[in-house]
Amino acid sequence: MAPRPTPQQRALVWPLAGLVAGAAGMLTSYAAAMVLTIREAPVVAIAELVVRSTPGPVVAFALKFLGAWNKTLLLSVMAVLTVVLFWYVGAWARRRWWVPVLVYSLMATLAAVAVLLSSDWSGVDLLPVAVGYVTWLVVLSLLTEPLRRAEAPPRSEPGPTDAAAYARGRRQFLVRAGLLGAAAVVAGVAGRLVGSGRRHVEETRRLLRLDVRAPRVPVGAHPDVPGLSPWQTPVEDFYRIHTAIVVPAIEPSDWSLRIHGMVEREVVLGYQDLLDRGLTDAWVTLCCVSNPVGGPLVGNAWWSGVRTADLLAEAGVLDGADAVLQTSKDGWNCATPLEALTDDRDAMLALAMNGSPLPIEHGFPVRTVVPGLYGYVSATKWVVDMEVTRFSDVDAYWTQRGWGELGPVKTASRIEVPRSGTTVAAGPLRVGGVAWHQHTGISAVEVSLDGGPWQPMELGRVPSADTWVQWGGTIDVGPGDHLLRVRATDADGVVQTPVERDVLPDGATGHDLVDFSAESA
Ligand SMILES: Nc1nc2c(c(=O)[nH]1)N[C@H]1C(S)=C(S)[C@@H](COP(=O)(O)O)O[C@H]1N2
Ligand SMILES: [Mo]
Repeated sequence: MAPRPTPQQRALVWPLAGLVAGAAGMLTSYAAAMVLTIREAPVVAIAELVVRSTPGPVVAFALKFLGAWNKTLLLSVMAVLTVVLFWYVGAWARRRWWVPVLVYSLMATLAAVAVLLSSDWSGVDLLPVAVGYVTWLVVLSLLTEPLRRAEAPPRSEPGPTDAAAYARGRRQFLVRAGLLGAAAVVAGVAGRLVGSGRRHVEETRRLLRLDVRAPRVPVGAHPDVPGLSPWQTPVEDFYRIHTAIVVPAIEPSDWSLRIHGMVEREVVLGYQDLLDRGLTDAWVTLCCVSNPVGGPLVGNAWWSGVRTADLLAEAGVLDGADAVLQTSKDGWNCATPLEALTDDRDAMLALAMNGSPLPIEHGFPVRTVVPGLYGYVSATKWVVDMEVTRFSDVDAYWTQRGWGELGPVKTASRIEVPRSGTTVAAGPLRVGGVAWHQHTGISAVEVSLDGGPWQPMELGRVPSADTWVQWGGTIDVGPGDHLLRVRATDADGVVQTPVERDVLPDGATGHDLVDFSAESA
């Protein structure tokens, strides 16, 4: 027969559940903050909020009598209060399930407010708070469930069956507490490792001084149309696409690229090897095959790097190869037509974007940029491996999922001004947008109002066929509702098709349209 638990022992497991759940939530929240490299984990944000909202004289007093210890003291007091609170949350959970929900909600709200009041927050900063909150609720209910089962149905006097049920429930509780506690600790440690790696790389990147030419937007590239996006896309506005959830954080000194496969000699390059070769630069517009007609997944930047044609020539490509299988540090891969990497275009291993080292999210320390191809077949971020091969021998990430093998960019054009759904003044109206067909170029852009004749627009000047072209012009609009349509003609004289196609398998087609109204003044 199992030993009978005393009422005190019974009562103690509940606070223990509260402590384990509380600690688990703090750990997962911390892990999330580290992985997302948020400067202030929720706890820190709360501590800072306490400091900020403490009256000046009290702070002065604390500084005078406690000196450097006041921060430690604050954190210790917070820690003790938190432990006590978690203890009682567990104890209360025994009688009233809603008390923990209420307390956790209040604590999460306090943390969220602290985060929102901290100096520079963004939406993701709230994620660790949410992660901790959900962990508290889930872990506490997983831990208290066996306890509740063991104690129900309530008996006036504990009998032998009750004791056995209780022992079983308590065993289950202990196993769960052990497992969940250990999982939370692992999450915390893992989060710290991932996060500190990224912080370190962030710092290296910040201190890195690359000898690159600063971008200079060509004169006349940007037509004078109020509301038109800049010709050079700022890094903050540049679209980002990757399958990685936590992006690789790679120290330049740890980075290397292996070029192998159908080559005469394997080449292994480090970051310094690339710098030693001297960097070339080019304006290149990058776009995503998943960009719908008129969509935002396109950007134009100044890239600095080493031409892939030179590196592949060093390796000596063997006859019969037609593809290069590029692999990223995160395991993503793509097969790129060999020709695009070896002909005279500015395909490069880029180290810098808009004159600064690549942002981590855009592939730091090294990524590939190939004018004329969609990103999914060419623009490998965090690239570490290039295998010269044949298309017939490989199957890469997106092609396995039904996307086209070659991925040449299609002619596209977009109206940016006016925006859909806006109201403008009737009369002469400035309109504008962008058009692109990288590595072929754009020779004309025309718009048609309400199905009327195509009217030619003026084109901005561009340095090469590898960038988008901004266009602008003035059309006459009468009062009422309107539909404006755009089409581009590429430098080969091919007019953009009006046929509407979805992005899958190899890029959307069709004309961009905006509807707007005009009112007489
Ligand atoms: N490692 C890695 N590189 C990648 C991808 C990816 O998922 N993983 N996505 C590609 C796709 S689909 C596009 S459109 C471009 C986007 O580059 P950007 O995020 O710098 O704009 O990166 C390409 N390179
Ligand atoms: Mo893409």
